[in-house]
Amino acid sequence: MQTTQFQNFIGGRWVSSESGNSYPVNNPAFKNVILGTAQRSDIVDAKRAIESAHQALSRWAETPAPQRGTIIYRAFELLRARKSEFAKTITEEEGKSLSDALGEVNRSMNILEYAAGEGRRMFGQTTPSELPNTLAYTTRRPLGVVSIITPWNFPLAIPSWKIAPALICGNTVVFKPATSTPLSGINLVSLFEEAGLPPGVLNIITGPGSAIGDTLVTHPMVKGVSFTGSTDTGSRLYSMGARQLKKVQCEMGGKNAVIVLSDADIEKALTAVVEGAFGSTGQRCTATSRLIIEDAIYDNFISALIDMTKKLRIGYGLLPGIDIGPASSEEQLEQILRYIELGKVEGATLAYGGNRITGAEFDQGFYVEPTIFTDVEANMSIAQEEIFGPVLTCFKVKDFAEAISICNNVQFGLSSSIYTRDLSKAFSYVNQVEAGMLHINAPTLGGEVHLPFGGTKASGVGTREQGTEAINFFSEITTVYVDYAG
Ligand code: UN1
Repeated sequence: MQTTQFQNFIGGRWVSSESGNSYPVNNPAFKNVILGTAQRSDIVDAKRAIESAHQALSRWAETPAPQRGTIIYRAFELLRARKSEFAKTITEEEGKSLSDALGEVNRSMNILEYAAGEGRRMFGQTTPSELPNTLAYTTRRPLGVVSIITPWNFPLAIPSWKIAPALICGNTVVFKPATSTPLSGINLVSLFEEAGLPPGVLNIITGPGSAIGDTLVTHPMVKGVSFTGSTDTGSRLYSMGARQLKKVQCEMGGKNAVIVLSDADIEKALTAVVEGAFGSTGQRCTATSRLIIEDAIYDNFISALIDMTKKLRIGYGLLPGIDIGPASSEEQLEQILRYIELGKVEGATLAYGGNRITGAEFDQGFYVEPTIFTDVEANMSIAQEEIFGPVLTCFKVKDFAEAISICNNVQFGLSSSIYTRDLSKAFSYVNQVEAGMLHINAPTLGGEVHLPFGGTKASGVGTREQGTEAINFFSEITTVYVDYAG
């Protein structure tokens, strides 16, 4: 069988890397299946892409925003028509279940639809001036060429929620998708090509970040960088960009907690914890990785949680009824298994799971059991570090105050959730918890596209993503004073 070769898209043309090097893209459920090859780009390709974006900039920036919006809206319509095809690609290259992948496509559609509409808003301010006969207002300009660097776990949605606002603001884009999941990114770029985006406005180059990531940040023509990925890489890119006074936004790790108080709706909380901890194989920066339960309900909650977890159906994401697919790569599987071993060594109790799943079709992929640790102490590595897998660490607390203190006792601050019927505790939680996104009686996951997405502490730096915050990140505000007296 001939392998499909996927190319870079630079200056409106699909091209191979200058070196001619490529690499295989795998299916994490069938490690020997190659979905195609993608270009192994290097600095030469990165420079070409940046220069193409730079060339396309002035025309795109001068295109009226509502017209830019029309193209993005067309991309939204095309995506709606290709929903199942795009979802299938997500499952094949990333591993998540088809229903999760369809959810991701839906979310991407919402993003495109929303960003298209921003072309008719993108508001500035008008204010009174201190001076007579003076108009004072603000308007927006694009940053210029922006680099967009995305992870493998949401290979369509995260690129969509960075690219669409970047484009509507009039920037031109160089996009580097995660090495292991380039195909959804290529799908997205083809969609924009078909929607009529002018050549050079959106470019994609594939390949390892170690070869091209630094150039995408430090090249003098690049004015803004939007990155999602690990805290280590994010803080490195952020400091490189900051040294050159560039605008950089980084969405990074999470160690999100669900607090369940004794007055909670237990069924609702259980469903949220199982979905949050194990959905998408826990490979989500908003995944629930810590569970903090009040003493009075602890034992019953844990045993109901284990019962519910046992019912999850694990397997190839394209098969009907599958809840959880494999880990997204061998490397990821190894990281998860390493943390499970570490949890045991550190003295936590392995209450459920903990093994790689083997036998029959499972040997072909990177499957791991949903795993629950109890008797977890706040200073253990499994309580502090982002595992990025289906591993839940559980804490027993005496009261609300202790729950908040454990919740905040991590370097991360992305998302968090509380289950309670006590309004006063719920709002006291809102005031005290250190996280960018809070959920009351809802899972730690996700967010709506018209609201800011992002975290505090080591979870995020730079302007938040999505909603009008994304417009703030991808545009420069100009303040204008007009004396019209004469
Ligand atoms: C979600 O949880 O719905 O990398 C989206 C991540 C996040 C996106 C999560 N930036 O997992």
